[in-house]
Order: sequence, then C-alpha cells, then structure tokens
Amino acid sequence: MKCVFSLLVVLCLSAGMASADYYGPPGWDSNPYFTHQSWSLSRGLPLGAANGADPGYINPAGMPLATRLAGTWLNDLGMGRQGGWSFAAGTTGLLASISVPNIPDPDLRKELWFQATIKTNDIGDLGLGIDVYDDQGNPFSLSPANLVIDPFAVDGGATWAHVTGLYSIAPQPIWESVVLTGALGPNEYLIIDQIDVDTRCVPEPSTVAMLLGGGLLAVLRWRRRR
Ligand SMILES: [Ca+2]
Repeated sequence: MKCVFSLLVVLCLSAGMASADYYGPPGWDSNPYFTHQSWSLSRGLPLGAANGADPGYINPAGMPLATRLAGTWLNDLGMGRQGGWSFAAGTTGLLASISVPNIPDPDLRKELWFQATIKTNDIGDLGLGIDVYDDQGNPFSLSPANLVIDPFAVDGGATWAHVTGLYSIAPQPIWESVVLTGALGPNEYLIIDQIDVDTRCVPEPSTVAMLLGGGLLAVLRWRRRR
C-alpha cells in the first residue's frame, strides 16, 4: 500500500512539473481554431532532425515540428530537469525553428503565443531572438513589441525563466514558423528545456466591421418596415 501511495505522489509531482512550464497560457481553449503543442525535448535527436510535438498536442492540421539548428542535446539540466537544447557561450545565428501547420483562411487573423523555458547565466542581457514568419516569409508582428521574461528560479550562477511572446498576422497562413536566433555573449550560455506554442484564429477587424455593418443595416430595414 505504501508503494502505491509513493507512486501516486511521484506521478502527481511529475504531472505538476510538466504543466508548470506551460506558464500563464493565453486561455484560448474555447476558440474553435485553438491549437496547442509542447516540446519537452526529452529525446536526444541529432542536429537538424525534426522533433514531433509531445503526445497530447492539439492540432487537426498536422504534426507540429521543432528542429535544433545549432548546439547540442543535454540530458541533465540541473534542478531535476531533463532533456534540453544547450547552446554554448558565443553562439550566434540560427538556433532552432518550429513549424506549426494550420488550415489557411483569408477571413481570419492568426494569433500565436510562444513560450520557452530557459536557463542562462546572463538573464539581464539575454541574447535570444524569437521571430515568427508565415509560409511566404512575412513576419508576424509582436505585440507588445517585446518578449516578457519571467525568472522563476536561481540555480547556482544561472537563472531559470519563462520567455513569452504574443504574435499576430493576417490572413491566416498555411503554416507558420517560429525562428529562434542567438546573439550569445562570449561568456553567455543558453539552455532551452521546453517549448510551448498556442494558436487561435479570430475574424479580421475588416470582417468584424462588415458583420457589424450588416447587422446595423438589417436593424434599420427592420425599423423602416414597422
Ligand atoms: Ca525538457
């Protein structure tokens, strides 16, 4: 009986740790076009190999993929955390790309919420760029125009943090890619432990105006008839 209890505690703890990294999600679950994909990076795939999203991802358009383009895979990240992408001090240029498939719709605007759970020894001057592009290479806009960095633990001389950005573009593309670039200082290293991406689609402002305008016309006509 004692064994079963311990096992339950372990299961609860690991479930709690996994969900803890999906920190402050945007709450888009009720949107009809909602997608969610996570990468815990628990498998040590070689450079350039595509990592499918963790089981349980929500994306009816296909398998979301994350590819490491520099650095190495690391098993033990400290703080009991495992599986991550490690980028050595001084690394610059492309670090990784993530592709999220979806179903194109010219009447909809695409919004994307991105979060990386990271460890670095230079959180005050983090050399990490996160940009999002559609299938034509057009950049999504970042709103607000900066990434939010939420430190949550100190591990020796390093800091753990959630780095979060909210992006949008119209019209809704066939797929989008999140591109991570590094500008790490000569003594600055970076480890990515987990990646989470949520997306939703909302009507374009012009479509909303048309719908509202149409509704107004209908009301006016109805009033005239009375
Ligand atoms: Ca991990």
